[in-house]
This record gives sequence, structure tokens and C-alpha cells, in this order.
Amino acid sequence: MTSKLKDKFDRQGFLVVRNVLNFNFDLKPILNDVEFIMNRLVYKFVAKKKCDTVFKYDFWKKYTFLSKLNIKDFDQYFNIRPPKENLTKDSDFFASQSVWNLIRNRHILDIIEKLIGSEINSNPVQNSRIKQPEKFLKKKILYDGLSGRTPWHQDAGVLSQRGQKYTDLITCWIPFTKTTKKNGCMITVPGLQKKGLFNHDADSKGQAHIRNSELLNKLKTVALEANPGDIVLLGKHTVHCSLPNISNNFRISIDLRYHKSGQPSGRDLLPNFCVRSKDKKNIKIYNFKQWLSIWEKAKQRCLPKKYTFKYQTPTFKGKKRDLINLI
Ligand SMILES: O=C(O)CCC(=O)C(=O)O
Repeated sequence: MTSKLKDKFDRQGFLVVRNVLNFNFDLKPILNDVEFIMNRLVYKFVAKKKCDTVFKYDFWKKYTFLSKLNIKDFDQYFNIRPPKENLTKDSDFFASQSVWNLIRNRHILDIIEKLIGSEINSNPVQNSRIKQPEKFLKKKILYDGLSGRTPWHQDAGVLSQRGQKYTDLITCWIPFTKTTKKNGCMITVPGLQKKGLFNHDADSKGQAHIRNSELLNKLKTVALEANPGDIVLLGKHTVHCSLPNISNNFRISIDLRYHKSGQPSGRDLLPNFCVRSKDKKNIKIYNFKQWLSIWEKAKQRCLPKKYTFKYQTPTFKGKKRDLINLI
């Protein structure tokens, strides 16, 4: 059974595993915490006489309302990592007990263990994405990956060179809403991961994407549709992107990552720590407060540089690893 799952993963480059998580127990607490943050933002940014009305809005209406207020770095209040660039001492990020619980979720780790073995670290490449219908988005964030579409990329493309070479990275993508082609699920090209890492470039905002990725649109793709409770697993060379959200509904997800203990994380300034080990002695971070403190320390370490990570783009010099020469 174990090797069947791994064989399928190695063959396809992805797995959609159904009913791993319980919505009320594992996912709803995170949405509750998101709503708590929204209420704080209402207090902070909405005129006093309007606050009571806005508090009564449902989750979606409240988020839409707040997103129109031009709050600086609005996404960042809900993102589970500090910002990539323009880091300041006030830069916020979303670190709650509920997120910590998800990273350590034993049902997730049981599946990761089947793919990379029993010694598992949490990898700091992690994001939360709240995607409104695209028709509500400003043009400048249409392709930013967090609120808008995510361009074609491989996750190894956003690691350091050491990470690209030495890290067995697994992406665990977790939907909080039913995710379909219409509201912007991810798509992938099965099997293409076997070609290794392609050359990536950065767009004007620094977002990494596969060079000449328009060629991928001509290949046969698979839509990674999933329901709350399911998880989608990707390998570090799995080619993927997300579709536009052309529905009238939100699409919310968190992507966590794990790698084999002892390997570099690929984001050297940020925390990576053991979450599962046969020899429990390797587990040094075992509660929420410790986890919070290692992220806060990492942020302090990054402050003089003003960034938390950088991609090396183009990934390779020369054209040998350009998609056009490999498919
Ligand atoms: O959720 C998305 O839009 C994209 C996620 C993704 O690219 C990733 O997790 O690597």
C-alpha cells in the first residue's frame, strides 16, 4: 500500500488524497482565526460609526469590504510567513495555534511519511492564499499568486541552489473551500517532473515562472480539483500553476511543505524543524510558543537585510535547461 502510493506519486508528480482532514476540527479553527484578524482590522481601519455594521457582515462580505480599503500589505495580515521583501519590524504575519496544529497534523504526516520516510522536517516555504473572484481584483495583483493567479512554476525553482540540489521537498496543498476549475484550482502536466528543474525567470514583481511557459498550455493538463478535507501533494519538480478564479466565490488554501530531516530547507534564513522522528529526541520544537518564537527570531535575523528570501532567477545560466529544449 505504502509503495503503491509512492509509485503513483513518482509516476504522476502529484497525488490528491481524499478525506485526510476533518473540516470542523482541523480547518475551521483557522478560518475562525482569520475572522478574528479581520475584526481587528475593522477596529483599526473602519470609521467608528460603521464598525458595528461591518462586524455583522459574513466572512466573505467582510473580507471583500476590507480588501477595498487600500490597507497597506493587506494580504500579509493573513499570510503564514513574513513578507519576502520590504521587511520592517512591524511586518505582520499570521501565526496562530491553529496553523501550528495543522503543520503538525498527524494525518498529514502519516501520508508524508509514506513519501519521504519517517524523519520529517517542516519546511519554511509556506503560504496562505485568499482568492476573491478575479473580477474584484486590481490589475496589479492579478498574477501575484496570493490573491490572483499563480504562474507556471516548479517549487524547486523558489529554493536556494543547495535546496534545488539536495532537498526532497513535498508540497502539501490544503483547500478550505471546494476548489474547482471555475474558482481557480491548480493544474499540472503529469510526468513532466521527470525532466528535472527547468529554467525560471522572474516577472517585474519578482514572481518566479518557467521560461516560455506558454508552451505548457499546449500539453495535456490535469486539474487538481479538491474539497475541504482533501490534500494535494506535489513534488519539487512538479510543474504547476493555478487558474483564474472566474466564479463568484472565494477560494482559500494553505500550502505547507516538508522535507527529509538533515537536508537544507532551501530558505536558509527561515526556521525548519523536525515534526516527526522515530527517535523523538530530534523533536526540539514541540509547542506553539516555541514555534512562534523561532519565527520571530528569524524575522529579527532578516531585518537588517530587509528580505526573508530571494529566488535565484534565471535559475540557470544558458539555455540548456529551458523548457523549449526539453519537451
Ligand atoms: O494555490 C495556488 O494558487 C498555487 C499554489 C502553489 O503554486 C504551490 O503551493 O506551490
